[in-house]
Amino acid sequence: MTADLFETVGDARAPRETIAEGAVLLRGFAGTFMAELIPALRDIVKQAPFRHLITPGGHRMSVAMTNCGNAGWVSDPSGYRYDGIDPDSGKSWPPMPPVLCRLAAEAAAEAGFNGFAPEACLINRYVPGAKLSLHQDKDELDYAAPIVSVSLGLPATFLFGGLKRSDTPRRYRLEHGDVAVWGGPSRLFYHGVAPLADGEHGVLGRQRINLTFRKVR
Ligand code: MD3
Ligand code: FE
Repeated sequence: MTADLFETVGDARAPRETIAEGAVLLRGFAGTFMAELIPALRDIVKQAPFRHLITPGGHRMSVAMTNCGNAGWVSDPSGYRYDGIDPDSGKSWPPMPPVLCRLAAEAAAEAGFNGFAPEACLINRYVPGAKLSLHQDKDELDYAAPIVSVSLGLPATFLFGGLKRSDTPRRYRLEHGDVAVWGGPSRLFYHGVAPLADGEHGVLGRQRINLTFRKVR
């Protein structure tokens, strides 16, 4: 049988595709969580609205962000860091809803990372034209823990490079409900998102939302 590229595990509709050592794509994995996930996100965004961070270099990011969980990713002139307090409200970030935590832990386990307990969920919002330049995620203390990402809304072209910025990125289309787990050697690979193409998504309208679950301490 030809089960190498699309080995079926757990949810029979979620093929597991390994795209690098430690990096696994679970297409459609969030599908069964969606009915609970979308209202939970709307609730978070009411408490901690999306905002455009200014990079330490003084540039306004085209992607808007917010967070939930015990820590959130923030930026100010001194640099990037994780902080338990939302600088816009002065209050704690909204707690991570159990459905988000479950989705992240189940996806991580599916990719071979058992016991994943995220402290932070960074929520990125892309409107048409918004992009994320190639970067590494290096503000977390524990690179042994994976990052779990969930794509929602409009499809995006994800750029996946290597350990060096100069490594030519491969392109992957990420769609509503796709989940990816980034661990092992791929944890420090350069990655980014190409400018979002215009469109209208049945559930989320003219935007893409991406969740990244992280262990940050
Ligand atoms: C590969 N977000 O928030 S998610 C980010 O679609 C970020 O919003 C993108 O990169 C987005 O930092 C990509 C996929 C992803 C997340 C983290 C990774 C891929 C990764 C860490 C290491 C390698
Ligand atoms: Fe990243």
